[in-house]
Amino acid sequence: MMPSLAIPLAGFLLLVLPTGGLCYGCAVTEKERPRVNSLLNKIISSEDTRTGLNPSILIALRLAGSHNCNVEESLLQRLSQDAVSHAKESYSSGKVALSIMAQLASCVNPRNVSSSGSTINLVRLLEQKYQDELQNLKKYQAPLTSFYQLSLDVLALCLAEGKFSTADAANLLQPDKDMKKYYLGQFSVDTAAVSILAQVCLKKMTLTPKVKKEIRKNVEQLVQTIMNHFHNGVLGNMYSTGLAMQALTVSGIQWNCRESLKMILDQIHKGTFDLPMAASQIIPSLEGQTYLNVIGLNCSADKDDIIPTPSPPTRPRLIHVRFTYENSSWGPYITSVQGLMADNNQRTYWQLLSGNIPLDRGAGNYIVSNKERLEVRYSKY
Ligand code: B12
Repeated sequence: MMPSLAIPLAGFLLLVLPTGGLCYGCAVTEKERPRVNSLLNKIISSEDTRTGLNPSILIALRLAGSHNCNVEESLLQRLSQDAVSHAKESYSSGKVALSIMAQLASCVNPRNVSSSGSTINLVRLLEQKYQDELQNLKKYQAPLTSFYQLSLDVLALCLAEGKFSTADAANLLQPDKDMKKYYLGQFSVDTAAVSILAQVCLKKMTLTPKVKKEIRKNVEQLVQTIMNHFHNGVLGNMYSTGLAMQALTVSGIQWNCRESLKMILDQIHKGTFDLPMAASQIIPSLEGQTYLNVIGLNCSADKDDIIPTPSPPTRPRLIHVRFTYENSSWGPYITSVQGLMADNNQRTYWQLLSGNIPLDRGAGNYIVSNKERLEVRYSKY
């Protein structure tokens, strides 16, 4: 790989690479499309998509260039049914935000989501849950969930034209000096990426000059820090690269997008994005799309051009120690080890490490090698 060189330019970062052209975002070429389609095929054939309730998957399918209308319609129906039944009581703010984006991407008004004769206004619900997050932040200096979810909240409220203060949002999404508060103890490219998407969306609203300036400064700083985590096409790690590519695209920065795209394409056949959740976060970037495009899609123009071909079931690869877990969009999330329970309210979790380096995936997807020393560490974030 050729080395890259970062040169700060007028307070902004321009990444200069010795080979390949600079561009503002990119998408796969026609020749590369079969690799995206193989990933889409995996998603639409997976159990998570056919029976699960993951709004990120629907967003990705809607932003894709090829479609399977039955699969998308059935997922939309299940998500709507679940939202009317459970969103109020059991959804986190970020889950409501993703649900809104999935409805918008399906050309459904998120203020009027209905199923089995019941209706829910997801935008109003998010306005309330976002206020609860802000109150918690004020009282305990920590959100109820995370800054990742707060960023999703602002993004969805902006896209759905909900009621919220843009001045508060700009202030909330301002990165702190050491980038720690924002990102669960250490800088998170994923969180920074969603925060940029949210703030670029805010730019389209009516803002005071002060807020406008603040947002520009926040975005510049976040872009710069993401670029500091650019390495051989990877932005952060492989699983943050998709969101980071979206963020860099909407921020208007020039960077070697092709290098990132090529890196992802090379990883597809290695199975790196086989988990539908991982695929869902990478597909928009491969298609040259971003979460800001969930509004204004022309749903009636979709052609039904992907036929699911179920792949053989994969062997479960759970690591066998005595533990409990909860199923989440990313697979099994370890909640307790030998009786000691992690607690989100106390900001504790079981961190997975190999040779003192945190794993970049969970217990359900990590392949252990012979003689590898794995550690599960009770940690604070
Ligand atoms: C916030 C966050 C956390 C928080 C979650 C608690 C909290 N208060 O929110 C903390 C810091 C505890 C955490 C832990 C881990 N995380 Co994390 N996390 C995220 C992040 C930034 C946002 C998730 C989110 O809020 N989504 C939005 C809400 C609405 O969706 P949700 O489905 O309800 O979210 C829940 C799950 O995502 C779950 N969760 C979070 N991380 C992980 C990781 C795994 C493997 C599982 C199964 C579940 C899970 O917690 C969320 C809140 O309840 C994502 C980034 C991303 N791109 O998605 C990474 C991300 C999901 N995490 C990741 C990883 C690797 C981990 C760890 C395995 C790290 C480690 N080495 O220990 C551990 C999990 C270990 C375990 N006990 O099983 C990877 C997963 C990649 C993959 N292919 O599996 C991501 C994509 C980050 C990255 N780019 O590498 N994480």
